[in-house]
Amino acid sequence: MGVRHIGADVRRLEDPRLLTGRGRYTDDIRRPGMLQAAFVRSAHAHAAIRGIDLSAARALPGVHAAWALADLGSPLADGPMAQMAPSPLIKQDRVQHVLAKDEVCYVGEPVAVVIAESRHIAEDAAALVAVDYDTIPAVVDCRAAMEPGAPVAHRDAEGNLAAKLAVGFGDVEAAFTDAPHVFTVDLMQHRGGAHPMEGRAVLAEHDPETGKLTVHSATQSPYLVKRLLARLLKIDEQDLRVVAPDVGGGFGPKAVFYPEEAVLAVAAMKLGRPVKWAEDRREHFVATANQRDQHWRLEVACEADGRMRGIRGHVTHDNGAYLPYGLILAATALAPFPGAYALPSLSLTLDVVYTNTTPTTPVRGAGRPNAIFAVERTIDCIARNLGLDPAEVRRRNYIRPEQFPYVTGMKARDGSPVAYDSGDYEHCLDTALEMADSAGFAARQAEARSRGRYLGLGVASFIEDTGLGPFEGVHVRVTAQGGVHVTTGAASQGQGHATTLAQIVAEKLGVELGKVKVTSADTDSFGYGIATIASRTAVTAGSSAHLAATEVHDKAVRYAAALFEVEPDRIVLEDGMVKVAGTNQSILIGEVALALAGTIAQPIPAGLSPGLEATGYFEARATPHSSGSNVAEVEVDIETGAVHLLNYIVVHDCGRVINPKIVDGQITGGVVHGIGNALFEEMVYDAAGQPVSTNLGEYLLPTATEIPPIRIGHVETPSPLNPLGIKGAGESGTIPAIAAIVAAVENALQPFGVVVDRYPLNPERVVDMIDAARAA
Ligand code: MCN
Repeated sequence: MGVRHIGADVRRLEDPRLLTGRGRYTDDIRRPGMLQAAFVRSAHAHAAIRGIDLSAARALPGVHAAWALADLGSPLADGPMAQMAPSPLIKQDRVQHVLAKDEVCYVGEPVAVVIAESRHIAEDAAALVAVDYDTIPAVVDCRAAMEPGAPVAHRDAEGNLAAKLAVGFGDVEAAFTDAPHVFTVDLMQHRGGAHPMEGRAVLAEHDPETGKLTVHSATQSPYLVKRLLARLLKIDEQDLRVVAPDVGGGFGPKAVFYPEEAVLAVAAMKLGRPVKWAEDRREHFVATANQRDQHWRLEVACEADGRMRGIRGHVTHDNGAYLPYGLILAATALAPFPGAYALPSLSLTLDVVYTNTTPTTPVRGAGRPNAIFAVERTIDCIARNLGLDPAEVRRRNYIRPEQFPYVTGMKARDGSPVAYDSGDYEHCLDTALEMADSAGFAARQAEARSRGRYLGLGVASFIEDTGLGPFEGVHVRVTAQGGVHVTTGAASQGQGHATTLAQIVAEKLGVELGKVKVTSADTDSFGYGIATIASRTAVTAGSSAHLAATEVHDKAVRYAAALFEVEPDRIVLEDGMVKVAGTNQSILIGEVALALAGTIAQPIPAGLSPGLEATGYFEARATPHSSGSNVAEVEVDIETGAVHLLNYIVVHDCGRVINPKIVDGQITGGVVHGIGNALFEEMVYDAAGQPVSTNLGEYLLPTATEIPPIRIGHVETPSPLNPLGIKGAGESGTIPAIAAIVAAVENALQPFGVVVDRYPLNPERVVDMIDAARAA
């Protein structure tokens, strides 16, 4: 048996380079003669543009160009931005242009661009651009936007409704008729951001000799950028190369195609010089997609023992000013229903609403944290009203292991029924409760209360549809020296793909891990790719790596079987060699690659094609569902409103784990994201649509001192939907975290009768909730 790499706690192969400052991010790339861009952005949430005076900017020494939309020329100035996910359901009166045409619809919308010798000259010149605005009333709150007579986010539009979505199954009306109990949950989920360490950045360069345009972008979706750029610029894709070099975090918003990518491409072509732009943090707040406000109103019908009969309700979803991501974010807010529960009936509607705020896209979890928050708050509401243990209500409602594959009643994007593949939800919950010493919690809580201190314990369970298709391909090629070069379109923003893909390939080919090198996210190196989103790469690229490595393995076996004149089933690949099992007959895998490379003097053996290489495309037709439970223990200071996380437990099932260390890192990072959402982060706008939290002093991110010990347990129920039994892990930490923390705070504040229906639970809000409950 060769060395097992899958499941091994391997340190990330990319870290020595990244941790010693040798990463190569877009802004690190320097080119001779490179110019820098700065954007003029709308200062108003809503205004008509009467005119733009670029003359002072153009006159500044060092400025090469100052352009508004019309100056970009054809084809970019002719039409709006290419749409990433058009849908017939979308009502769209105004589509964003790469630079505003005659109206701005959010603070931060790009209006003009200045290109200069240096960034500081570009910034100075941008400040000299005079835009003559005629302000128009803005609409900021998505519920107010749906009121009759509300201002419209797009001038001359009939209203603010972008689309209406509906999901459901079963007979909801019957479920509510004569239901022993009906409870109502009203929730407000706030707008946040992603805040990767590296902001967005673009470098465009055009080679007049070859006509090739090369765009480096800190993107999660280089192939999408390529497709939409080619469409917008009306150029052949073969004249366009898009590379995502090292990317310092993405977390969702970098999956979008942005105006800056198009503007820089045109600038490089028009000026004949490389042009770069890297956003600053304020731009990240206002010009990089945020994640929505959402208002949820749910009703649940249940039995006296807490078993649910049905849920019905409505969601108002603040989409921001435009729809760069189509309806995907809105749809993923509904998709996780019914969570981990065997719900007999459901009816949900969702209004996608335009407001004069920054457009929204998925941020880690992509709507799932919000849906799971709503489901889990509903379960806690049942428990609270019926005087039951929240964990017990979950147990009574869970889908049970013997029910898999479990058809939920929901429909996938292609209209096929959603079926959860495998899992053991109760086991995850019970393991998490045990790890959290929940049995001892009542005593801890009582003892603390006797000293005027308030402890709370909250639980949340979740499912996550992962491994979204259609594919992510992988090419595997063995070199004459016995190295293995793995190429894929799948971009990495820190997920450790170079390690986990190497583990899968090394295991199949019987080579040392260090022999495998992974190159990714360069559209000239690998033909096709989708994006690193939706916790999909382990399932899609991981399975493709396995398929490609299997084909390479089988080819090496056929070669060696012929060479040693034995049956193929006697050949094994281990220790970098292709061996006849139980003998000392062997050949180095590199020698097989050399033989299959051929020379004039050495033809390729009959029956074998040249090259020890293969491309794998695993078609992900159904989504594996990860699952698990989180338990949070908190202490709330009722005087200051401060919430201290004392302990945090995650028990998680992502099927077969490729690399436990990486999965633990992903979950820890995901939980930290959830902690930020639950306690600190909030993107706030004033009534006029001015963002008031545009720096990290006002918009608080969790830091190491706020993070409790996070302990992680793994349950492995392999997915039957792919060859390695994998389910995704990249967002699972985030998805249940808000629900668990909020439940813990509510539990701590039980003596005051506080019911938590919104977050973040910053000190001010906690004190207000206690005061309001005391006054009631
Ligand atoms: N993995 C594993 N075993 C499994 C499942 C996953 O070892 N059973 C490993 C994978 O091989 C991969 C990592 O865990 O190295 C995450 O895998 P996966 O769940 O497939 O997620 P993706 O690689 O598709 O990454 C996307 C996901 C998302 S959607 C967001 S948002 C997110 C996240 O990953 N953004 C991140 N994690 C992030 N981590 C970092 N450092 N930076 C981001 O921007």
